[in-house]
This record gives sequence, structure tokens and C-alpha cells, in this order.
Amino acid sequence: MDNNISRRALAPLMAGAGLAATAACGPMGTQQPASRQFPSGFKWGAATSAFQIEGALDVDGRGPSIWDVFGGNPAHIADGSNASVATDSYRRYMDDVALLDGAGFGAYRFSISWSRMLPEGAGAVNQKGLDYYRRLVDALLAKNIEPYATLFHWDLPQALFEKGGWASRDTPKRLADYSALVAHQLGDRLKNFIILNEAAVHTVVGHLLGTQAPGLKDGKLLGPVTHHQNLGQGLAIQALRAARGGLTIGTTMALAPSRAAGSVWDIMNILPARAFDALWNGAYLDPLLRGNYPWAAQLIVGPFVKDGDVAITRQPIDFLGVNYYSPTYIKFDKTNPSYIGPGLPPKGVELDAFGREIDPSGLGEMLTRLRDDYGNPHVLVTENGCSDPLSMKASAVPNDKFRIDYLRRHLEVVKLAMEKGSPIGGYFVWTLVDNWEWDQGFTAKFGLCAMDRKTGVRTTKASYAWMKTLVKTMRLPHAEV
Ligand code: GCO
Repeated sequence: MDNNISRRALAPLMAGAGLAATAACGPMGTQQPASRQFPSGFKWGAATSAFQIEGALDVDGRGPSIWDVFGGNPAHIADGSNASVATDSYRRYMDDVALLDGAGFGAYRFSISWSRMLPEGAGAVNQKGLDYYRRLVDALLAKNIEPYATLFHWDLPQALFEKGGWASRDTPKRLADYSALVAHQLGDRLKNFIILNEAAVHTVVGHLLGTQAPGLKDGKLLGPVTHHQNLGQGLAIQALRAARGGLTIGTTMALAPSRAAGSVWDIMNILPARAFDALWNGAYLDPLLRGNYPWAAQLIVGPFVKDGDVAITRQPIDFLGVNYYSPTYIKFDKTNPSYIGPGLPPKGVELDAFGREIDPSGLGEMLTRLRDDYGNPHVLVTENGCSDPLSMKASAVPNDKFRIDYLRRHLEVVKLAMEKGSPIGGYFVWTLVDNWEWDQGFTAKFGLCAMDRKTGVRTTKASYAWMKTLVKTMRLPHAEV
């Protein structure tokens, strides 16, 4: 596969695309939902991840993760920054809780840093790390905000990476042990679990493109890293269920339609686009929901699938977390052994600041596939959002109309999908406060709130007020004219 495929990797191709993010965007023939009123009980929330917000990397006994190592090298990060402070949420978590509460959110998706709980990835628990998550969960519950904890959001303990990481069949077992530990220690108050975040991104961007941790560029890892995450997820679901009853368990995937680039005449792009779909979407959906791998993925993972494995990867879940940002465009590339190469979106389409096409219909397409092809699982949209125009300067855009427009248009698709029979129970905006965006450092700003990096003080943007009204009325407003 080409070394450039990923939604992030496409971004630099679109120099100047940041301007497009500020453009007003009308519905342009998009089908509208019959009613704009969301049902009572629909959950509204914001999503974050530990490494992007906590800071305090060497505080209170936390062990290093692969992101400490990769992100600690300024050459890997767009602005040379690191996550040692991030949004300082290890210390300022009450500020975050106050913002969630102020918006009226009923749910918060955060992730647990595996190496804060278990500095070596396995073995004895770090009591101070555990206490932090207890305090956070209790603070959320005190405000009637339901905690949703992701167990693995890309920050594998470095100690486990040194023992082979996801290329090793041991790491799935360690994920299961860690999951059981969290359920034992926090499960009296923390009830909602998301096992993995976007395994496809971690596989492709971390192990093939090398632009994210662990920074490897090795096509041979595609098979084992894909399969072992699926296997670990299955074992972790089993471990959580064995640890205690009454938990709500799901997992989160980066679902994106894989479209053939070019016009209908570019038929040679169709097969690589299908193959990419199998590697990006099917290689994670199918083992969990069907107990097998799609044919094209089978070629790659096959040698690593042992007898009995797919019985483990296939587990009943209470919800599927869907993260959606944009579709992917693929073209035939004869310079690649896989013939899969990154294509460009159609000319003239709207792009977000990441150079990603703004196309809510892609979300509708994936929700329809889940309904028609995957047994219509209960869905939570666990991430959706866009960045302010990328900037090396710390300034954010306070009057972020483009974000309001982006969120509204995606929520129209969510509502429409619900009307067409998809059981969608909630929506989490990515993200609460501008944070440390992986290899993009602080140049990207996805927050409903900005943050002064010198003082840590958070300031709400216009989109925060817009979400607050939406959460209160449960009614999706029409576009502002
Ligand atoms: C992801 C991650 C988030 C990102 C967000 C914006 O989806 O890649 O879950 O950590 O910050 O998507 O790119």
C-alpha cells in the first residue's frame, strides 16, 4: 500500500485548504430529516483522549507510552511541540467537567491512559493513576454526566511495545487483563466502556505510514497489527463481562466510505477502492460483527489467524461507536505492490482545514451499511467535528460559524438515518477544548472551547453556545441565513 494513505496524510496535499473551512456551506440538495426534534434520551456529549489532554506525563508514577517516545521527538510533530502539558487536564479536569456541565452535556467520552494505570502495561496498578480516574468519574457523576471510557486510544505502554507491541500475540492478553483491572477497580461507578479507538488508523498511520506512534513503516505489520487488535478487543470484551455484570460495552471505529477517485471512466480505480474498503472498514467490522474477514483483508491477516480466533473476535456489543470525518478517495497506483494509492476528492468540493472533504453523506452511507449489512447495531456517534484553519499561532477562531455548519449538517444526516431505522443513541462532538492533535501538535484546533496555552484558561467559542441550545431544546436548528 502507498505510504501516503490516510485522512491525515491527504491533508498536506491541499495547501491553503484552511480557507475552505471558513466558507459558508449550504445544504445543496441534501435530503433533510422529516423532524428536527431528537428523541428524549438521546445522549449529547464531547469526546477527548488521555494523551491529547492530560499532560503530567511523568507525574504520580505514570509510565511512558509509545506516544511519549514518538511525540517527544520534535521532528515528528508539525510545530515541534509535545504533550507534556496538553490541556493540563490531569490537574484541570474540574475545568473540563464545568464546561461539560455548562453545555448541559449528559455524557463525556474520555480515555484511560493504560500506562498511568499500569506503568509497565501489566502487573501492579499505579494507585495514584487509578485515583485520578476515580476523581474524574466521580466529578462527572456528581454533575449527572455519564462517563464513557475508552480503554485504548493509541497510547500503548512503551514497555509492551518493547515486547513486540501489537505485532505480538501477547499484547491482546495484556489488553484483556488491563480491561478486567479497570472493571474491578472502577466498575462500581464507571459503567460504559469503549475498548478500542480507531484501530484502522493506529494500524495504517502508526505501522505503515509511520507518521504517528509507534512511527513504523513496515507493510509486513499490517496483518498482525490488524488481527491482534481485533483479538485483543474480543478478549477484552470477554474479560469485562466476566469481571462484572451491568456494563455497557462497545468499541469505536473510524468508518469512511472508500471511493474510487476520478470519473466513471476511471474504472481502474474501482478495485483498489474496494480493497481499501476491506482493509479500512471491513477488517474491523467483519471480525467483530460477522466472525470473519473480508476476502481482501484475509490475504493479509490470514497467516496470523489461529484456530478459534474469530470466535473470540466476534462478540456481542451493546453499541458500536462510529467516528466520522470524511470519505477517502483511492486510485490505482502501479508503483505500489497493493496497487492502492491515495486519490483526490472531486474538484471544487468543500474541504476542511485538514484538507478533508466535508461530506456528511459519507456518514449516511456508513450508517446505511451498518443497518443493511451488519445487523443494524445500536450506534453512538463517538466523534465528529472539524478543526479551525490550521495555524502555527495559538489563536483559535472564537466565532466558529464553519464548525456550527459542519456539526449541523452531520446531525441532519444522523437524524435522517434514525428516521430510516438506524438505532442511534447519541452523538459526541470531537472535541471539548482545543488540544494536542498528535503529529499536528497544537496547529489543529477541534475544540468547542479555546485554551490559552500560557494560563490554561478555557474560553468558549460560538459552537459551544450553539451546542448548549441544541442540548437544551433537542431541536436541530436550520442553517442560519
Ligand atoms: C481520531 C482520534 C482523535 C483525533 C480526531 C481529530 O479520530 O483520529 O480519535 O484523537 O484528535 O479525530 O483528528
